[in-house]
Amino acid sequence: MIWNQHIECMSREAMRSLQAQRLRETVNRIHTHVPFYRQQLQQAGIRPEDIKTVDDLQHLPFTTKLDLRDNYPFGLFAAPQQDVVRLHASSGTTGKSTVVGYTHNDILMWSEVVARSLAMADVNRNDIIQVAYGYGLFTGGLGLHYGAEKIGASVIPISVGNTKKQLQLMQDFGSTILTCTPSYASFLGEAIREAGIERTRLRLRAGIFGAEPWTAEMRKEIEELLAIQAFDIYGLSEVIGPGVSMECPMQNGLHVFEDHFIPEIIDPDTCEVLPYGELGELVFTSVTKEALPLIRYRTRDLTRLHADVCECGRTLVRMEKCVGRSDDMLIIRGVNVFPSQVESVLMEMNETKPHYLLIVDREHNLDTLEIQVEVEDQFFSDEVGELEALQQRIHQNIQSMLGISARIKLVEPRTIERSAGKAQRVIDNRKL
Ligand code: DLL
Repeated sequence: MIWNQHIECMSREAMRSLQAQRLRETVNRIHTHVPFYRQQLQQAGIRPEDIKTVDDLQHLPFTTKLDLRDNYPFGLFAAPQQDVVRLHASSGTTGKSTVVGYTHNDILMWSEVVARSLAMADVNRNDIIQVAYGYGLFTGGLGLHYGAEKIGASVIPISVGNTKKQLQLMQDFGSTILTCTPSYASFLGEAIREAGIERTRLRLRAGIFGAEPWTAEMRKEIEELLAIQAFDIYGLSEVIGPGVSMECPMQNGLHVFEDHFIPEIIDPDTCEVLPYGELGELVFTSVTKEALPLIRYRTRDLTRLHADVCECGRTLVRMEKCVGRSDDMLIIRGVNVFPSQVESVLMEMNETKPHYLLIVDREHNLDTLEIQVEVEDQFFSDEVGELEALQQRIHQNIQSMLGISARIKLVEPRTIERSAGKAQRVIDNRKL
């Protein structure tokens, strides 16, 4: 189902013109209300009236997480405190958290984009949606909550954790939709299996997962474990929260709600804008936000954009699943390594579970990589030879995928610490 046919299927021309009009309004807004941006524009020699079309975006300066931190907590707000009805803070995946604010209109817009997202998974008034994202400063819980209510689904605001209760309510209330991080979804799937809950006692049909990178292989695993269709939802607090983009049933990329958030892809080193189809860093300009409009915000997420019309009928630009972040990319012995690549290798092997930890260290000036992987219980009762053979196979597969050699440590199920929120996949002990 398409929630907002008019916007989601708009011609590219009409979209560009809507974006241009909103961009002009936003540039005026920040110039008038945010001293930081006024100064930035002045330094770049740009007057608000110089920005006429979307092509003029490239003349505007970038905004980074550091700018938000330097102006902590409310320095970049473009609305007076009396008009701010909600505050959230980013989860601080990479350090100190950043504060974001919303006016009443911002909350309405957010609910709209989340409603559009949920409609892509065909969520409707007949659904019962279990929101197992954290409620609180994190945008996941309340973001999904408001969008689901707008659609008219019945919301279970259970928040994250308390797995026993999650499973109980899932059965008792007959949840049809689960939304949480993919790592928690896989954890819940395992818990269902371990508790011996018959799949027929569950009514789950779809899952909406995001807030951290996950691979196609992990999707398959979750879909099998929970017997559902799994959708990817993307977002970040600085831009709005969940609902910046979402996968449609074609599952060939995430449609960006570009009437509110204009995406660009840049080369993270040169900051040059890259054409559609090229891999680079995703940058967003929010063009309808009142409390915290951000100009060319550098997400650090790496992906590609595609502008061809999707088979679902939507004309909105699609972004590929994120392959990682330019700043969580590990450089090990000069080789760029993304945790998601390791995950792909592990998930392709039947014997391993989707729980792993990368430990990077430095011994005698040489980087070392240890990968701890959980394997099926049976391997520990089998002959030692089998365990060694598996270790060897993983080692070889990692070597051919990443081009570096890693120490593989096989561990028993449940050894690696579980997180109900974003999974921690890397411990980097090098003091770089
Ligand atoms: O994670 C918002 C969110 C909540 C998105 C619930 C989806 C569902 P932050 O805590 O500010 O906001 O973290 C944003 O998380 O820049 C990405 O690096 C990562 N991220 C979010 N969604 C995805 C996804 C929320 N679907 C940061 N795939 C972003 C990969 C994701 N990475």
